[in-house]
Amino acid sequence: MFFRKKSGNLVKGKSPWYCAPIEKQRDFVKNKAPKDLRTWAELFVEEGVVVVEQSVSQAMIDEALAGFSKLVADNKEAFSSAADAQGNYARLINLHLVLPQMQKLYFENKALRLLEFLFQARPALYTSLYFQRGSTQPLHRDTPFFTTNPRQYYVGFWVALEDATTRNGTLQVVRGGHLLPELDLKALARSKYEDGQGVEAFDMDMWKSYQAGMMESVEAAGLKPEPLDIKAGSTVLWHPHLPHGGTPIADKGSTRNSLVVHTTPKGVPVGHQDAFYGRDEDRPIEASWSYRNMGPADMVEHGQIDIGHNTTILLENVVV
Ligand SMILES: O=C(O)CCC(=O)C(=O)O
Ligand SMILES: [Fe+2]
Repeated sequence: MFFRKKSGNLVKGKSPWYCAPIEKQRDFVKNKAPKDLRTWAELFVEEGVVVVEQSVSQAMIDEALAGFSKLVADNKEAFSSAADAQGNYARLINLHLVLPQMQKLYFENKALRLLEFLFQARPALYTSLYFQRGSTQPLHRDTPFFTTNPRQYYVGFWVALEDATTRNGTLQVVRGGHLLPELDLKALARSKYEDGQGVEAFDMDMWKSYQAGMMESVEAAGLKPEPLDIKAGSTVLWHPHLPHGGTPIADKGSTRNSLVVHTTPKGVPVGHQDAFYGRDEDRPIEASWSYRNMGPADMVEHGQIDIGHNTTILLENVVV
């Protein structure tokens, strides 16, 4: 007798409800959202972005900041080359793996229940980015970099560890930009790859041409970016199709400690531009990595952290 292995991908074969026609989304929220999540779910549907205030406590923030300072002090050599001219760090990848204080900002976050409602499945922490200062990242969508199977099972989950404004470089969003249609991805792929096949995972030209096309559609729709005033302890969740970025930093050298978690339902494979421009039939259905049960959600096991995309440290070599 054969037993079919149960899929680890909790949303296999399903498209997320928040990508259905808007009337259906509104009905879904009306009929299915628990009362205390309703206003947030409505905002996610209508604007593509939700700010959940007081989602983590000041004590949790203080512990995470202290853990971060100690990590940098204990691993001076590895971190030294990555600081900017003012001594601040940006784009530190997966520090949560070595800092339980950072894990708490997700697993003990008041907004985690909203995420579970959005996915209609158990969420998982896939990767994270820690910023000690504003990212100043141009407006973009994350999807070419986080292409799930099925698509659009990715939510940005951004936790403010200090107040963020245009002074220190805050998050900016194009409200409603998640409702704009997807670009013609096949045409984009053919603009560089003759048969439109085999797009490289990390092709910077393709990233730029997608984001330029996205900006054209935002402007054509008369939508404008809006900087968010974010209080320490708030969590911002954004729809996978929402254009967002970091504003310039008006007060050079100021800090903006924040943790962004890239989250998906458990078991969902994540690809990059090879997947984004590729055919879904060619993709794996199950995630290839393993998960750790963290109570209310899971965490993907990765073997290393990365400092600013150029220094990789295996977990066993990180001093903690
Ligand atoms: O933190 C920011 O300023 C932007 C971060 C971002 O776009 C991302 O992590 O996807
Ligand atoms: Fe992003």
